[in-house]
Amino acid sequence: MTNHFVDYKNTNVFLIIGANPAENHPQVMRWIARARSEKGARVIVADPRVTKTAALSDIHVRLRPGTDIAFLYGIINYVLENNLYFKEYILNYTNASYLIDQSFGFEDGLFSGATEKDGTFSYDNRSWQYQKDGDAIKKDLTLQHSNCVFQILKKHVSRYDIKTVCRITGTSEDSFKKACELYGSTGKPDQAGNLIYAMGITQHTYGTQNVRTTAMLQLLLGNIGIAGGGVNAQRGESNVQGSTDMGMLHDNLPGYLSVPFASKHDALKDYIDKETPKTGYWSNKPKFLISMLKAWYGGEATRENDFRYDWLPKHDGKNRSHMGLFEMMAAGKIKGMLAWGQNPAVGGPSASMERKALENLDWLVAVDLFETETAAFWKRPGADPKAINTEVFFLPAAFSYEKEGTVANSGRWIQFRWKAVEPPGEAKSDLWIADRLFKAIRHEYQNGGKFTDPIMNLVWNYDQPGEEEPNLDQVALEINGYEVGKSAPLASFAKLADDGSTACGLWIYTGYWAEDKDAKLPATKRRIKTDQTGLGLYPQWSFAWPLNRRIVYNRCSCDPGGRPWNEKAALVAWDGSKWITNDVPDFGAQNPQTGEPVPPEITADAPFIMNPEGQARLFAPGLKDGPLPEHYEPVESPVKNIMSKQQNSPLAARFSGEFATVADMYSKKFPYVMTTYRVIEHYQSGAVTRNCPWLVEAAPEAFAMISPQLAEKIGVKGGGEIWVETARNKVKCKASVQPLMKALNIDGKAVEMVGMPWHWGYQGLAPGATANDLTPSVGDPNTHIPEYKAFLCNVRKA
Ligand SMILES: Nc1nc2c(c(=O)[nH]1)N[C@H]1C(S)=C(S)[C@@H](COP(=O)(O)OP(=O)(O)OC[C@H]3O[C@@H](n4cnc5c(=O)[nH]c(N)nc54)[C@H](O)[C@@H]3O)O[C@H]1N2
Ligand SMILES: Nc1nc2c(c(=O)[nH]1)N[C@H]1C(S)=C(S)[C@@H](COP(=O)(O)OP(=O)(O)OC[C@H]3O[C@@H](n4cnc5c(=O)[nH]c(N)nc54)[C@H](O)[C@@H]3O)O[C@H]1N2
Ligand SMILES: [Mo]
Repeated sequence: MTNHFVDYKNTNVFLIIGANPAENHPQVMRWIARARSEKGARVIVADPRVTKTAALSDIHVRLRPGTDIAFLYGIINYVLENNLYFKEYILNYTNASYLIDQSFGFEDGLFSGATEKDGTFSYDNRSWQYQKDGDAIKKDLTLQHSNCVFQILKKHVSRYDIKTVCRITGTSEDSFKKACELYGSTGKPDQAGNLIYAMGITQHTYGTQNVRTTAMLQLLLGNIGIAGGGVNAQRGESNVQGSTDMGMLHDNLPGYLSVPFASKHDALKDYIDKETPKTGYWSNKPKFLISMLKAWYGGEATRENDFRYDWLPKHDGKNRSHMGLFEMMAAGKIKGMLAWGQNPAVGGPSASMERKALENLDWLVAVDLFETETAAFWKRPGADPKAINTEVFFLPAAFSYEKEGTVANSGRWIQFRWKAVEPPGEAKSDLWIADRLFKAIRHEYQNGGKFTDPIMNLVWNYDQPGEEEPNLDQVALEINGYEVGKSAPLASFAKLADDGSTACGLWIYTGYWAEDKDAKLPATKRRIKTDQTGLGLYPQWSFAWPLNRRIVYNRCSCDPGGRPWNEKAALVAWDGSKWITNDVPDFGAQNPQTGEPVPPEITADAPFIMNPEGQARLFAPGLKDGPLPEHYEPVESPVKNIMSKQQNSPLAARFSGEFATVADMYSKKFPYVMTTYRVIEHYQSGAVTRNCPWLVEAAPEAFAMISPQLAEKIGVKGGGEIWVETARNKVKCKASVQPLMKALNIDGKAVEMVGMPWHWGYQGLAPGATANDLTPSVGDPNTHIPEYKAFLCNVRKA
């Protein structure tokens, strides 16, 4: 997963699905171009629209929004039927040979364990588990047993033959077959296939299962852990990788430690007993959590008081994701909100309803560069400011170029950036604002209040004499980790302990602040441009978490005996007596006690060290909505699911009140499939780019893209005005009439598609219609990401 952009030059075939890097990640195109010119690499793009990326591809396959599982399963089925998969790889490095419980089954769209209680659907996943002999998992290394993962998978995907797939996706059979053949060619040991995805894959009620399907395909072809391979999420905001690393999600603590729940993790022991696997690298979890508690609560956290685990906030089990919060806000249950660098009034699903929900707040603090639509919600068109009692505070923030700090990119490099210019006016860095805000809160708590201890005792030692700005080096040291009582940053999280002797805010970043001896700088700040292998690993260019490893799962780049599958792209190799390590090994290459090399037979057992079983999962018992992906229709779809009686994912997250509004099944009122996307000229909710005169000039007006046929049908010309309407709302914008958009043939029925960028709102230099006024509030059961990419609409001339 997440190979870095430079590594893309090592790729033979790209499959870009649900991403448009030519507009959204232009740097990526540079390395793709390099792979094409130097290696003759070829590019497949799977996108409903003819994107700028598709324009540069060898094969563009169109598909209907929301049909990626069928699409990818079609490729998987082709790969299995034609023996294009990498047998030695899946046998040794995945759970292909594992036997699954006898009672596991799949029938008419549902997996075994389906239960419905009081109208709520859930799965009991006991029948999805491995068969065991004591602690040992039962396997069939011939891959023939009918209950082994390989056979279960084969049977499951055999239903996705080319004809069936194309009936669902609307792809032409001819181009689909070409794509299968080309991508299937990367199953050979010396061929690297790189799967690039982004929001076209994730923003669905089965987004997690979409991502799983990409991983399954890559595993079957042996494309994980090798140079030029990977399942490569194109991360979004410049530091969205960093913010998830830091635990910004409601169910994560820093470093992907799961958040403790009040219902089941009352004491530290409960958390440790229930959340620590016996095997795999996560068996070290207590060390990471306890070191984090030491970083937060310092000397107050002792073994006797369970390191103040009782001070750590616990999840209350309610839906605390974006949509869950707005549902509660609409119901009047949330009184205050910090909108810190986000603009839900434009970016959130069913945005017009979210804007209304904001009226129920007593107070709103917006920390931003501009007065966004969210900050100005109380004076939005159609609202009566006199009737809205929310008190709004606006704190002007410095932009990325106006402050220093690190951002983590799609390849997990944590790169330090220096300040280029001073922030204008009263704008302050986010660190400054967080620091002053915390101190002000603590000041209030001095006079008492509820549960003051965690606030009063939080380690907050970032003052530096004579300086306005908090001490960034101190913050970085805390994130990196150190031995209690010492000030040197630790070089590796292997040094973290569960006895209170180490403190560390974010275990996966350990080492990023440790000094690089050549550069005489913290690793994150170094910029040494040497690449001995020619593979573009650049080990002394900033720092990649974890442990400066550039390509994760790199044990899989060689065979069980330690011989690289592809000698020209060796990341690690066993030379008969020791490991040659071009990259930092992602396995126990050395005995930690003796320093002796560990031979390949032993290290081949656990190339996926984060899983307790040490192997990658073609079949994954851990997700809420099934151990294998299955095609369901988006919640709003123009057609019936031809794969089963199950029209939608039975676990799709849905919300109450106004947020429950969805179109009727195969609604005649809303006959077209709609999707939302980005353009190169604008960024996100447009807060920044709609305040840049030159970008506004380049892309001044909100629009929706429709096909020439649809334009003719509704009697509108390019540049004419249209109404776009969904079950939620309607908006008026310009029609962009383009042959880039074309109806798809879905099982004999012509289905038109409408695409609309979501960058506009009522603030800034160039106001325009907000696409999110139209989007539904439904989402993925595992991540709660909204289904922004597939819903139904109608379009008519305005
Ligand atoms: N210029 C610019 N760059 C950006 C951003 C920006 O706003 N502007 N935003 C940043 C952020 S935060 C992010 S997350 C990334 C997002 O990067 P991308 O995911 O590349 O962005 P999108 O344009 O939303 O969606 C990608 C493509 O998915 C297609 N698509 C829609 N539905 C489906 C579907 O069901 N299946 C498939 N296979 N494809 C589908 C769309 O037609 C679109 O071309 O970009 C980042 N970079
Ligand atoms: N329909 C539809 N909706 C979508 C998507 C889609 O594809 N389709 N994509 C979704 C995705 S992937 C994302 S990431 C979300 C994004 O949703 P939001 O995060 O709400 O949108 P942004 O416009 O990125 O908001 C960032 C805000 O931060 C401000 N800002 C920029 N730099 C700084 C800084 O250094 N400090 C502070 N304090 N503020 C700063 C900007 O001015 C802006 O107002 O939108 C989602 N919404
Ligand atoms: Mo994003």
